[in-house]
Amino acid sequence: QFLENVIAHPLFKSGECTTRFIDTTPELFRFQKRQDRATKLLKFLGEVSVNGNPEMAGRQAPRLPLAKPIKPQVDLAAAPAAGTRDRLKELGPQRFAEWMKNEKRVLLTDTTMRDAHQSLFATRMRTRDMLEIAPHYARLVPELFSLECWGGATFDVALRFLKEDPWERLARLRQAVPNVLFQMLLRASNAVGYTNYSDNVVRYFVQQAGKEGIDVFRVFDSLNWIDNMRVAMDAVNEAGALCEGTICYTGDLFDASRPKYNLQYYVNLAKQLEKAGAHILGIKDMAGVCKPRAARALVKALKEEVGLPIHFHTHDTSGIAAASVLAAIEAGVDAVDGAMDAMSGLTAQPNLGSIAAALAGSERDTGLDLDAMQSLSHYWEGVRRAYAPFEADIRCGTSDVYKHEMPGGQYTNLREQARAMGIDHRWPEVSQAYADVNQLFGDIVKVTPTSKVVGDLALFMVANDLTPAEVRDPAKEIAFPESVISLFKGELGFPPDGFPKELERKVLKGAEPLAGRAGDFLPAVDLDAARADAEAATGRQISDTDLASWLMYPKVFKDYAAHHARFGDVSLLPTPVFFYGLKDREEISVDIEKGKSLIVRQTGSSDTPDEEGRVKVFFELNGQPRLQRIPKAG
Ligand code: 3PY
Ligand code: ZN
Repeated sequence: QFLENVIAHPLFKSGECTTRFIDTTPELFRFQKRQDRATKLLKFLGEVSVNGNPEMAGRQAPRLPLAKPIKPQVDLAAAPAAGTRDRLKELGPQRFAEWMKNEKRVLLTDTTMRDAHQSLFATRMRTRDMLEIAPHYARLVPELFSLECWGGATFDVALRFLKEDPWERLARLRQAVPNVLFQMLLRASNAVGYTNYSDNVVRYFVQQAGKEGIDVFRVFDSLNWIDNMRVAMDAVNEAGALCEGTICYTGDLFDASRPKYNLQYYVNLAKQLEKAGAHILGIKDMAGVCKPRAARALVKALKEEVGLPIHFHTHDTSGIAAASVLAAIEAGVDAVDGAMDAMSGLTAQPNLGSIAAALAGSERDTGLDLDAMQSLSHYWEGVRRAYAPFEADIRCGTSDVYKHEMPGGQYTNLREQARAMGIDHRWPEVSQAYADVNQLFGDIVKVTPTSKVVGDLALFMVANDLTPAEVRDPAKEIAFPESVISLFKGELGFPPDGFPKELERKVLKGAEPLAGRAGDFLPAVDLDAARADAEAATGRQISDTDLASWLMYPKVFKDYAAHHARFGDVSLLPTPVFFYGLKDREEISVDIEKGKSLIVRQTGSSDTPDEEGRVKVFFELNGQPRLQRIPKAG
C-alpha cells in the first residue's frame, strides 16, 4: 500500500517531489486497514436491524415491503442522442446563450433530483434512486434543457444525513448522463453553506464543481446583493461553464405598499447581472409568490431591458404556479423549471409533464416526448413512497404563502424544526411570526441562508411567547439566536437600505456591523494547510473534492468520513433497506463495483442481547453464512 500512497499523493502527481519526499511525508506510511466492503455493509445492515437508522428516530416507517419503482423499458446499450451538453461544448457559453434566445421552443429544466425533493421531503433523496433512472433520462428526454441535480441543500444533507459523498453522486450521474446539461444551485459567497466563505474557498468550490461536471451554475445572493455574487460569477466564467446570474423575487410587483420590490428594482438587478458576466438571467421565485400577472410583467420588462435569455423558477406552494409559468412563457421567457409529475406540486415545482402537454402543438412546443416523461414519472412515484416519513403532512396549496413568503425548500424543514421543538401544533403562529420577523428585519429577501435566520427567530419568538413589539423594545432583554447576530453584523451581506437601525443596535449591543462585504474581511484559507488538517482529522487521504467538502463543512465531513470508514459506501444500498433495514429472509443485490455484486440475505437474529449487550444478526453473503454482533443501543 506504500506504493499506492506514493502514486496517489498530490506532490507526486504534480511532479514536484524532491529526494526528501519520503522522509518529509509521513502520511505515505499511513496505511488504511484493507477494506472489506462486504463486512462493513453487513455491519451497517446489522446496526439498522438492531438499532434502526438514526434518521428514522421519531418517524413512522411506511408499510413494508414497498413495491419496486417501475423503470421504463429502454435500450441502455444504445448511445444517447446529442443534447444541450453537446451543444454547449460545440458553441461555448456565449454562443449557447444566443442559441437559447433564438430557440422557438420553451426549454425545460427538470428539478426532480434537487429542488423537488428538497422541497417535498427534506432533501432526503439518495444517489441510488437517481442513478437507477439517470441513463433512462439520457435516452428518453435528451431534449431537456437541464437536469437540476446538485447544490442547494443536497450537498450537506448528503454528507450529514445520508452519509453519501455528494461528489461521488455528481460523478456517477455525469457518467450516466453525458448529453444533458447538469445544473446546480450556488448560494454565491455562501457556496452550498449557510454563511459567507473566504473568496478563495468559493473559487475553489466552483472550480471543483465545474471540473466534476456542472455545466450551469444558478448563482444567487440571499439579499440580492450583486457585489456579493461577483466572486462566484467570475469563478463560473473562469470554469468555462454557463453562469445563470439570478435575481430572487420577493414581495409583490403590484403591491403599492411595498414599493421597494417594484419592476425597476428587478430591472436594475438584471442589468447589473448582465454586466457582471451572466450568460443567462435567472428569476428565482423561491417561495412561489410571483403571481401570474407579476410573472408576465416581469418577464416582459426584463426581455425589453436586458439581452440575456431568461430562465424562470417558481414553487407551487400556492397551487397556481403553473399559471405563472404559462404567463412567463406568453411574455417570452426562454426556459422554465418544473418537476416530473410524481414529484411536482405543493412546495415543489409545478408539473413539467402538464406544462409540456399544455404547450404541445403550439408555437412553443417543448419537443419533449410526453409518454417518455410519463414513464419517468411512474418511476418517481415508486421512489417517493420510500421517503414518506420525511414528507410534511400537507395535501393542498395554500394562499397563506403570500403572507409568510417562506421558500418552498424551507417550508418542510421549518415544520420539521417546529415538530422537533414540540410546537408543531402552533404552526399558524410560526407562520405569522415568520411574516413579523420579515418586517422586523426591514422586509428583506428570504432565501437560504437569510430565510433560515428569519425561521430561527420566528421559532424563538413562538417558543418564548414574544411579540414583535417586545423584540423591538430596547428595554426588553433578549438572547437573540446566533444566526440573528451574525445577520445584523453583515456576515451574510446587507440589503440595499441596510437593516433597521434600532433593532441593529439592540441585536449587536452597540457593536458596529462590518463595513462592507464579508469576503473582503475573511482571510484567504491556506488550502494546503486545510488539506493537512483534514487528513489529520479523518485519517484518510484527502482528494480535491474531499477538500472542497471539508472547506464547506469540516465537522460534518469528519463525521461522514468516520461513518464511511466504519460502514463503507452505504449509498449502494436500496433506499428502503438503508432507512428501514432488511427483513428476515429478505435478499438484496448490491453492486459494489462494475461487474461485482454482493447477494445479501438476512436470515435471522437473536431475540435477546448477550451478556455484553450485543444482538447477533445472521446473514448470508453470496451464499456463505456471516454473523454480526451489534451492541444494542440505549
Ligand atoms: C437553497 O438555497 O437550497 C434553495 O433552494 C433556496 O431556494
Ligand atoms: Zn426553488
